[in-house]
Amino acid sequence: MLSRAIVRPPGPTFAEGLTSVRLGAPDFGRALEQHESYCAALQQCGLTLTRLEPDEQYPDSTFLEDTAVITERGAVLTRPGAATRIGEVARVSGVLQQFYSELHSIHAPGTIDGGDVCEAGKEFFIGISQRTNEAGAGQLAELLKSFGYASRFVDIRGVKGILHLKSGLGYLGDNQLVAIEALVEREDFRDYDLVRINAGQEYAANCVRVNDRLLVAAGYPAFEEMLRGLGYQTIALEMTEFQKMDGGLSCLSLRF
Ligand code: CIR
Repeated sequence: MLSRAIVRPPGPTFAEGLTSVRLGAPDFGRALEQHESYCAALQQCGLTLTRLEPDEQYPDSTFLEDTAVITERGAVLTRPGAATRIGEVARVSGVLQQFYSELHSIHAPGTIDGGDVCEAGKEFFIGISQRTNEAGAGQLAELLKSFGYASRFVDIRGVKGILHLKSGLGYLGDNQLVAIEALVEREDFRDYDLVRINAGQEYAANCVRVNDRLLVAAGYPAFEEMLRGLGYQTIALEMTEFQKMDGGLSCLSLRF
């Protein structure tokens, strides 16, 4: 069971963050509202929230997931692949120290964004991406091994339209993975039951299981209906302003 989440609302410089999508500038007021609904949904799932102050110096710092990989057996501070984001890690380590007596770290030349790390029950998938390099993935795999977890690398550098592995892959629990078409046939996922995301709906792949609920992006009613048919209780959340900055549901919190 998850019991806590750390969140950081977007700050006034939010629109200055990195993005590769051309969906226009985010509306700050709407982003704050959507973030508040996201926080309410996490609470509805039974989580106690630690709310950090917005950090204007780091426009992407609301995407807290990229700064750490948290497991039941240990926590790792990442080293984000975008130079403008590396400093975010030091701003979150203090709060994680309240919950973990030992924090491990990824060191140069390794880079890892938490968005590339997908926990799937018995193992972890680590995306090798524009942000996560082989050195970083290797360091993380060693740390995970020391915690007793297996991991596999999934190279997504040739997959268009996804920034991170979890932009195209989500673990629902119960051995079920959601995957976009470009990933669904990969050998790495053959032991799982796969839910396929249709072309044009890729953003829906980043759904997040939180205890007995599943957070999904609003705007994909057929997908949500299908998930409900599989027995999941979904909570749909408006994410338009975060999508404009390449962010999804998972990246807005650290959950443990
Ligand atoms: C970035 O490009 O780093 C941010 N604008 C978005 C990060 C999204 N993070 C995630 O999906 N884990």
